Amino acid sequence: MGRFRFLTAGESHGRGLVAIVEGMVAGLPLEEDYINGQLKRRQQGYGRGPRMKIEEDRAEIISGVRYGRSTGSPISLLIINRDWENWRQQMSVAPVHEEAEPVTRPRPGHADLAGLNKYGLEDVRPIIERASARETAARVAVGAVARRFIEEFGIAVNSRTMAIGDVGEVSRLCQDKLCDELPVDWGRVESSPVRCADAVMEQAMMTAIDDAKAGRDTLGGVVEVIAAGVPVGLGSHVSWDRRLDGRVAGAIMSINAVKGVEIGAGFGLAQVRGSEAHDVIEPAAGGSLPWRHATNRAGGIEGGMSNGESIVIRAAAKPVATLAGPLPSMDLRTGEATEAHYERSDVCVVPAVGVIAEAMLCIVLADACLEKFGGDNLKETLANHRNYMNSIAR
Ligand code: EPS
Repeated sequence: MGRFRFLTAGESHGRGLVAIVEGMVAGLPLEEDYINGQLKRRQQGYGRGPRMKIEEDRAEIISGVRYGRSTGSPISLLIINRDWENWRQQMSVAPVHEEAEPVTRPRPGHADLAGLNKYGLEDVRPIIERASARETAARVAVGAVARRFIEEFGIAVNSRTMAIGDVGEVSRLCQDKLCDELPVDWGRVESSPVRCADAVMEQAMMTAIDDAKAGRDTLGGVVEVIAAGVPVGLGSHVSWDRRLDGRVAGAIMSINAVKGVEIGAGFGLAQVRGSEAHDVIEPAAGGSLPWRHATNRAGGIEGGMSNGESIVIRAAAKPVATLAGPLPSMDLRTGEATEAHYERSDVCVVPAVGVIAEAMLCIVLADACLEKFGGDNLKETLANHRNYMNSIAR
């Protein structure tokens, strides 16, 4: 990460989450309501557990914004955990007379076992707290700052659920051919409880979640994230760490529970011939640029650079690791075989993963735009953008 940097801090049941964003230009219009709209989207989704009923995530802007515009100084954000009231003893910062019972039965699939060993602990609690996907609330708040910035260049980022468990379409390889992009009704996606564009599929996904819940189990799935309006030439082919595909994949893979990332037709490209895999270049009849691609199998990135088409990413999330019907584990205190620790959790977080993946893509694109267009204030950055776009126009 280069010009747009951020850090988050905070535990799932601590006082709250904090984020510091560094590198944003001065003069960007930014209000708390805008950030909170994104936080609300993250909290929704069929299959979420009781925690989301306790929280009503809201970010307070603590610094870096004056009279509704960024000043160029670090922007700090604070999200209070309502649930902290119920965890004052267990999560006390100060020493307490009577400590809570330690958690010693690691959950398979979670950070518990490796974290406990790595940090030399006898209680899994601190690992549970920071490894929790609650941290993604802070990332979505940071992503909202990034989104507000890239909107200035005409970039729009959306996501939808493609699969939950075995319901839906995981791959873009259909009937031995790569499926090409079709327009998506984003309004429908936003009002869908599972963020799915297809009404029939939506019902089947909800039934799958109900069935998993009845079986005291959890479900994963696949989301697709699309960034439209991305200018050609973000990232670079010249060095490994400047390649946009590597930066996007790393950012998406860093999301809790994500085990696979695909750009464009991804794995499907491995199964077709070159003549069917690539996006041919043709003269554009209208439009501002003199050329266009006939298809978008590359997912908007070629040679580590945006190629002017929409950026299309798919992410596969594994099922939530905290199961109501716990998996076999070991009690690390006694050495005996037992069941994993269980506390309240979600049956399925796939719709939220889509919103979080949007945020991470916004962050990578904001960084790449700052790198390409430079500037310390929005006016200067937009003038540089305009100049570049004019230089490549027909
Ligand atoms: C989450 C908060 C957590 C979980 C979930 C995401 O709250 P609690 O632990 O109090 O139930 O609901 O975390 C996980 C899925 C996980 O594996 O840690 C949130 O705010 O998104």
